[in-house]
Amino acid sequence: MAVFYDLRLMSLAVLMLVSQLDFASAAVRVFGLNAKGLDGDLIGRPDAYVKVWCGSTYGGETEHHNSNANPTWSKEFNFPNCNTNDDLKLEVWDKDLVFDDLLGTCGRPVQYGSFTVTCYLTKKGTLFYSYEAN
Ligand SMILES: [Ca+2]
Repeated sequence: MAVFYDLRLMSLAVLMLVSQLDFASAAVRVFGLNAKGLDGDLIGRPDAYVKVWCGSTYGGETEHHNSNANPTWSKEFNFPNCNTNDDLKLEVWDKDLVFDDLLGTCGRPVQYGSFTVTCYLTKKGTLFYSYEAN
């Protein structure tokens, strides 16, 4: 009987290990941010920038480009302590004098590997970005 009891304990330990692997630690780099066809302001083109999160960690924001519907951002983001399956979230904003406008949000769970993502924004336009997690 003791053998069966140990087996049960062992399978419980394996289950716990497997569930932890779902949230394995990952170093994440986000780069190559650019957008096409943005539309924010009533007059003229948006002054767009992007905010980036990995899980609950805020990575900061890109520089903003004045009056540009197709901006390319040079800033990269590094999250040394992110986890797989954490939500990698990017928000595209249009800078305005008083209240900035949210143009769209992109989110997907972090997976190991290198990816280039296409994200269609709520308002007009498309955001492209790459990330690698290892
Ligand atoms: Ca603006």
